[in-house]
Amino acid sequence: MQTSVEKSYEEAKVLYQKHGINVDEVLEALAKIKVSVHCWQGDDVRGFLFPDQELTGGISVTGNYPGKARTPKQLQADMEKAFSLIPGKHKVNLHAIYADTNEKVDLDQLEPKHFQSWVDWAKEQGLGLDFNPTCFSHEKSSDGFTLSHPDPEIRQFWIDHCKASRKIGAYFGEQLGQTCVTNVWVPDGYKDVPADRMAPRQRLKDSLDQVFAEEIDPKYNLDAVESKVFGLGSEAYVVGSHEFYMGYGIKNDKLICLDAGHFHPTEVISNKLSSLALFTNGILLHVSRPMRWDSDHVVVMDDELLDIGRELVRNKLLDTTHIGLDFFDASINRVAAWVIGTRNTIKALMRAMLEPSEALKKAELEGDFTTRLALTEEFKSYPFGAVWDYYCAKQGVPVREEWLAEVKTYEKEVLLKRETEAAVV
Ligand code: RNT
Ligand code: ZN
Repeated sequence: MQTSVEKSYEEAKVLYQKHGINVDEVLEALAKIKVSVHCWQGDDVRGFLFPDQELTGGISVTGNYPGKARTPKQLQADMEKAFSLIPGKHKVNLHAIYADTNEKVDLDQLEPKHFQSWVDWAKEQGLGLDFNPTCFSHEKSSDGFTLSHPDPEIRQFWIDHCKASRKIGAYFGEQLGQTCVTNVWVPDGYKDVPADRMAPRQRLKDSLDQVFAEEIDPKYNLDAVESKVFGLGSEAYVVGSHEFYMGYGIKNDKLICLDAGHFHPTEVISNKLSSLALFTNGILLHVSRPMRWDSDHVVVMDDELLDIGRELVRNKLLDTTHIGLDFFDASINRVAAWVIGTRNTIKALMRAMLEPSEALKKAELEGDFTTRLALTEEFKSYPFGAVWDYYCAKQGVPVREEWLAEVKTYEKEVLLKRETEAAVV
């Protein structure tokens, strides 16, 4: 007997088929896409290395929803829960401060062994791993500078940390048989108008050259660099601006990371993909949702998310683009935040695949903008939801909002209990 999900799917298929869109093939392609899910949504970017260190670097997490992860085991359990509610096989994006070790080890001394439990866990779960040096929330970044620091000793510390991070990334790649992307983001910048904009950028360039000096097999590790327009406390000037990293990335064959919240408010990263793609071998995305500033809200199905999906699909950029998420909201259930943001990202890609891209491009070439607009608008109410439901069912994850009940149960049985445990300690 056909379930109602199957029946709706079959009906939807017929409608899409009329436009030459093979829905079964779309779902096969969709299942191959890996999203790199950021571990830091699970504990408000705290990490485990320096539990008493406040979050710095000009980023901020607001909210105090109970139940955040306090140990690597808890974070892994929370991510397992989230992945059980998200269709497909994905990756986990780690930051250096998430090292799982009893040793007192500083960032410049980190080694692959400090992440062994993550590697074992990823293997067992069939997940890939990505990595990030943590150039913030540390005493040596307290004045807001790291790789561009004027003090050579402090600068060296951060260079060593980033070098160590690439080795950890390569270890992940080699152990898991999936390329790891190691992304360098530094918060360096001035609150007020600088007297010298050039010297910090020269130092950052020189530091990066040192960080990347050692050749690492791109099969195991790919380097990425992430820019930003401003941060809290770096409102006037950010050393690693977009122009800086666009230049650096293109010249040195590094992935350029586009974070949706790192540009001027009316600037969108969807409109940058087709340009960057012409001059690079790949792109890293930090899919996020800025609200008035780089607020890192949970990703929702808004126009920009759909446009990012469209650009990747229509320009055939999925094979060379690494899709990472970067949001952190502590005002809602953190597992739900992952599920909502990740499901939306995948769903947006699916919606893009279910659009008559070739027909739209053809209409455009022929100057038939009427057809372009008419088709675009009609497709907004095509039954993509039926296809999504079927995909979720086929992938063995909850259909529609059924996942929410599972998160609520998990909250009651696991997350809330952590608060009483924390109070006892
Ligand atoms: C900060 C950057 C960076 C961080 C993470 C935690 O503005 O977006 O990617 O969010 O590394
Ligand atoms: Zn980011």
